Amino acid sequence: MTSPVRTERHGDVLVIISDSPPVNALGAAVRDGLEAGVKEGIADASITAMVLRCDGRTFFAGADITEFGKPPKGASLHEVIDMIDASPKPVVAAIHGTALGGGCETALACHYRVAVPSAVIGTPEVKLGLLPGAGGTQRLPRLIGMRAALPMLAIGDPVPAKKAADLGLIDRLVGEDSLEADAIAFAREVAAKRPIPRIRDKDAKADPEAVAEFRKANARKFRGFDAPEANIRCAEAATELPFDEGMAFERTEFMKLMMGVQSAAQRHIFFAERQAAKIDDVPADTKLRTVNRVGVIGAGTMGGGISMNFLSAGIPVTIVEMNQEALDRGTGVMRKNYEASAAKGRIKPDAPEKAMGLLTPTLDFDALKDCDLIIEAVYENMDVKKEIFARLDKIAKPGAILASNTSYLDVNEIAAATSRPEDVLGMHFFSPANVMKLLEVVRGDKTAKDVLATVMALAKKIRKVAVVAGVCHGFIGNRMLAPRQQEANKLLMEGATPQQIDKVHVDFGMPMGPFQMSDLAGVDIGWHRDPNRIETIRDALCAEGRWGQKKQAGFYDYDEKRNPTPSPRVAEIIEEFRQKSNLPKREITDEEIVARTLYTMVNEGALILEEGKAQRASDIDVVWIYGYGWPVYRGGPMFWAQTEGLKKVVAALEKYGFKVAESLKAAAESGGQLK
Ligand code: 3H9
Repeated sequence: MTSPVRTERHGDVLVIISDSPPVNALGAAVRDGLEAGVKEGIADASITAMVLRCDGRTFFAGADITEFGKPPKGASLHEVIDMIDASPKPVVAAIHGTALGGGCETALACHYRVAVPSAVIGTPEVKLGLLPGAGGTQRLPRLIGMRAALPMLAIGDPVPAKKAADLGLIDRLVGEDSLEADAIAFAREVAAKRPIPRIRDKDAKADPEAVAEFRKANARKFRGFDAPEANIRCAEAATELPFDEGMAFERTEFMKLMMGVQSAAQRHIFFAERQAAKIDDVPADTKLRTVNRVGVIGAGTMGGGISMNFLSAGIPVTIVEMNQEALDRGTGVMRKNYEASAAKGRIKPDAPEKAMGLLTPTLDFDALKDCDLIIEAVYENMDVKKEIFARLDKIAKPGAILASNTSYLDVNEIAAATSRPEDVLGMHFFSPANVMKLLEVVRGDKTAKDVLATVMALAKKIRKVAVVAGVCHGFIGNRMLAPRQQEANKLLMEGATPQQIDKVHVDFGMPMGPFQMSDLAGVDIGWHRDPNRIETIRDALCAEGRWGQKKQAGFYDYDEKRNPTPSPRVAEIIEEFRQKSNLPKREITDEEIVARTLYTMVNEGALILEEGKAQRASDIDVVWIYGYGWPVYRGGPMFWAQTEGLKKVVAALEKYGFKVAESLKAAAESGGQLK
């Protein structure tokens, strides 16, 4: 097999080039090739310096994650990095694209780094539940100091080349189109300089204040995760231990994380997210429809949020409302959201104007005739939606994609209101639609393949994570929410309190429990609005105006700052209901809450798979991570069920009287996987 790494001589400079698509991951063949290349440079007396660069779209994007957990092959990354570091001739890393993880660490082992301005550099291992285990935790604090190193290590967001240069991480920014030539020239400049600068020889200064501030500022973000703290401890070790001892400490911490369930879960999600973009029966090279202008019907919270996604990506939007007041209110909210983001420095100061300049607000439904994709975002009512789609059918241009943002309704029925059901599908955004990453793409029975492929590609463009769902009530996410909510309500009647149930969910790692979520969203959502018809605990709450946070009363009482406290009135209401139903009050264990509110979701997920409403179990995990805040370190409900042990899940479901999905039972019995 030919090596993905080749060398080219430019006079006295040896250029070592990796060409391993798609992202030059540092797999065994690349590592072996690098080792051979550096050896060649060292051995050849006519060479005075080396340049290390990559072909293709990026410098090394990290270790090859697909090798993790498999028996080691070839030279280890440590060996390669040590060899570069110890080279008696200077090695210059020439960076473009994304120098990430092991790629960044390889660059740090080089003696100099040059980069094009569009490059980014970073150590995102923490997002995989890991730490940069090839010296990153020891070299970064030595090179750029604790204050700058901590966020790079423990949050993992890469820094753009310009900032990296300011931090001293990059020695020189070079021409965007002349990376190799500029790197060679730079190598010649430094070829004779001695001593060769090695980061390992520097001291890292302790900065306990920066560490304490960093821990405090990110405590919420890091809750439940093992990896951020391990990264921080390793960075501290860099300031306390000699380099080699720090490396040994890093190794131990890395291995602990690597063997743990959190990293397995986070790596699972990395691949699951990318897998979700692939549709089994739609070829990757399907010709896409052109989408130059998007239409959105409805300027409410959803319609506005949906529009912002496209505007932010530079795609013009025509937004239609029924009356001027609603239109003005909707566009006003959008502008305010943009301005708030600009004020916080999240977007450029001129971004609000740019985005709003691409918006055409109108009361004229016919203005949608120029749009290539039209998304209906009005309230959940089948008759209203059918009427809208029938109207769209008359005015939309041929080939326009017609989408509904419904979160529950039958997309086939909506499509049947048109003469072109092949152009119709669901695009279920999650609230707030400009923030939440998930997009459920609902494939109708007749949805054309190119329509599906176009919307999946567009989702990536607007930076959503898209998952294909089949038509069923609530699709993937909301369908699985239903048994959870139902059981949570029953548990109240049997003796649990809202705070007990919520605590189990928060301790599990969810951002909030079912009742906190209900209070936030509005207890009155979907309520029949007849205060005299009281059939459930929720009806009773709504009848008393306990509509949630907005009324400072829901399942909890709230102060003006929306801090919750348990509500004595809610306890009374629950007690009244229990007595009316003649249910005895009993002690409910946390284990029962987990089984009835979380295992039931897994069971529903298994049914979704059996019915072919999701393509694969990992798609369900992606939905829950990106749409509902399921803790990523637990890998989504289906992955988590495997880590719990499917036998245990099935036994608990049976113990509490649930009908267990056949596929779940079969996987538990055979020791297999949910697929
Ligand atoms: C590490 O380095 C540990 C070290 O400290 C050493 C310890 C000893 N490995 O995302 P895309 C695949 S840990 C294997 O769609 P983009 C990816 O699955 C690593 N495969 O493209 C996909 O495959 P497919 C630290 C990888 O342009 C294809 O490449 N590094 C890897 O949107 C295209 O990827 C990271 O965490 C990999 N490392 O984004 C960086 N990376 O086509 C992880 C990608 O079959 N990578 N693939 O679905 C990324 O963040 C993005 O892929 C990147 C490109 C920004 C590079």
